[in-house]
Parts: sequence; C-alpha cells; structure tokens
Amino acid sequence: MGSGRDERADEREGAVRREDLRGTWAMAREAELSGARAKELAEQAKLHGLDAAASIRDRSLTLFRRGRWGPGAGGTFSGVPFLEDMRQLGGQDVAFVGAPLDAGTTFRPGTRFGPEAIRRISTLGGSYNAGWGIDLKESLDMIDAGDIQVIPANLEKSFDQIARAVGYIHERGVFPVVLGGDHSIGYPDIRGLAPYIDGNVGIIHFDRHSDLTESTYDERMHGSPFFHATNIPNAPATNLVQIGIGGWTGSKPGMRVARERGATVITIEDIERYGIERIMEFALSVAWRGARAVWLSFDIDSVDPAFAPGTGTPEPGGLLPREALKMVRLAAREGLAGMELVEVSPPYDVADITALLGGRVIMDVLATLIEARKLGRPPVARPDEPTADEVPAPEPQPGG
Ligand SMILES: [Mn+2]
Repeated sequence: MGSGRDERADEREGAVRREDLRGTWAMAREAELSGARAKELAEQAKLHGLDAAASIRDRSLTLFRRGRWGPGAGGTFSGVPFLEDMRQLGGQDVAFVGAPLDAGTTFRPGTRFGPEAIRRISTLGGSYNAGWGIDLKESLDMIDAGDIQVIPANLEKSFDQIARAVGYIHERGVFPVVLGGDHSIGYPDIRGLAPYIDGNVGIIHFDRHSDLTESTYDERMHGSPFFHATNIPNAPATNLVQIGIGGWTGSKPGMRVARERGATVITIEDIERYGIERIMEFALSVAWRGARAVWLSFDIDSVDPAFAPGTGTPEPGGLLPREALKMVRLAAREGLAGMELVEVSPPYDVADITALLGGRVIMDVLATLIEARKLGRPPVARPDEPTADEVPAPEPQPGG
C-alpha cells in the first residue's frame, strides 16, 4: 500500500463526488450566461464615467466610478441630483465628488468610507440656514458627481485619477468640493487644479498636523500632501498657511520643511492669543499674497476629538466646532477655487457627529461664497445690507 488514502472510499454509498457538487453545476452554468447586459452597462459606464488616467492599465475602469461595487454607493450630498453622464458637466456651480481612499493612512484607516458617511448624514436637515437667510439650493446649481475611481492599493494611480478628476471639474468651470478620503489627496487635488491657474495658488490648510513630511513608510502618505503640493511651481509654500497645528503627533519633520520653504504655521496658542478675526485676516493675507486662486483644505482632525472622534489621527486640544465654522467662513469670504474635506473615518465615529460636522463645514463655506458674491446667484438682500459677519455689535449702554 503506497497511498495513505483508501481509494475504495470514493465508491462507498453517499461519498462526495466532484461531479455531483453544486459548485460543479454552477461552473457549467456560468458559461451559459452571455454577459450581454453587463457589457452594455460597462460600455455606458465608459461613456458616462470618462476615460481613466493614463497609468490605469485596466481600461474598463473609468475616471468617475459608474455602476461598480464598492463604498460610496449611497445617496448624494444634501440630496442634490446625481450627474450620471460626466460629459454633461459644465454650467453648474458646484460639483461634490468623493475620493474614497485610505491607502494613505499611517495608523487608523477607514476614510474610504468618508464620502459615503458625509453624504448620508448630509441629508439630515435641508439647504436653508435660519441664521443667515440663505438657501444653498436657491442660490447654487449643485450636482453630485459620485466618486472618483481610486485604486485602493495604489496611491500613485489614485493620485493620477484624483488630479485628472479635479482638473476636469475645474476646467468645466465648476467649483469642486472633494469629499475625502485621507489627507494624501491634498497633493493630487492641487496638482489637478494648478495647471489651470494663471498665477500662483494659495492654500489655507486647517489641521492639527503639519502634513509636510516628504514620505512615510517610503510612500506619499497622508502626512505628505503639502510637501509635494508645494513642489508644484505655481503653488509655493510661501502661500501655504497652516492653521490649528500642535500636539504630539508626527509633525516634527514637517516643521523643518515649513521653516526651510517659508510656509506659515499658526498654532492653537496663536489663535488663542490673537483671536479668530485677526488670525484669519492674517491667514488670508498670506494665502492671497500675489496669488490668483486659493484652495481650502479642511482636515476634520483640526477640531477637538471630543467633537470629531471619527478620524484617523485624533489630537486633543483642537478647535471647537463653533470656532472652526467661524474660521472657515472668514477663510472663504475672498473666494476659493475649490475645497477638500478630509480624514472623516466613519468606523471611529460616534453617532455620525464627525461626518455631520464635515458636511456643515462644506455648507458654511458655500453659504459664505454666495454671501460674498463669489459663487452662484446672490441671496435676496438689499445691496447695502450687511452680511452676517459684518453686523456691528450693539453699542454698550451707558451706566450698564
Ligand atoms: Mn491631520
């Protein structure tokens, strides 16, 4: 007996035979499915989702994901219409687009689910703000472009896709709102935008972390976006202003780069010392100095983890939500070329509060752009009527 197996076992009654397996039957059935409908849908997706970046070898993949499995299959931001056919982009004011990537996270992942979570909770409430008398849907023509087809295990291919997508949206004259995704997308967002700007691009960057490290684990991870963005000739570090920096997480190499390149770092203590208005006036002067356009990069971890726990690199001691919202409204008042909202990681979130705050940052920015007459149709208001931020404080009463 050479074999340890008794071959007669296969002939016993009730023995399992390969040809009787349901799996064998299913393999045979698979050949009978023509796949004609799937092919038809794939061809339609190719037309509607546009051609992928040159580095993507599988040419069935598109630039904007259409009809594929994966995160981001939920609703649209604030219930705005989904633009299926991206060839029809143009003439709208705002395009929301997801970059569901977490390949750039160095520790806690999950931001690939950020766009989906922000969109889902964004439908809580409407588009009207009772404090400012603005209805986003009355003043802006907004669409949701769905998600950019990122490559989950390849940062550089994902960057090619994101840069191409942001460039396309900007080229079509539409304001891009990029829903992250980890902060590594900050680099391709600027790379996509910069070629279309006839002059320098400034960057207003809210974060607890400096994000100016050349690489982590040999790759351009989420601590690296502004090292590479400010290597782009018309996005100089001298127009980069970082707000909310501090704490104990990973900023040391970035501080050296900031010093060497002349970036501006504003710590939480600076904000406490000078106050929000003066700090933001200064930040705007840095970002706009000789620049033609300014990009807003908002990392949700700039807000204290008590209010924004759903993020990969929480750092206690950050901004309060009311401070952050006030600051982005001041940041947006001179206009923006686009924005990204990054680092929302739903698996670490509690009761959707981080995703909700992310959506509110976006809505407050859009409302400010309307008020400042930088985007869309102005709200119904007398031309001489002051905006919310300009209403003077009441005079102190004598003897009070
Ligand atoms: Mn951060």
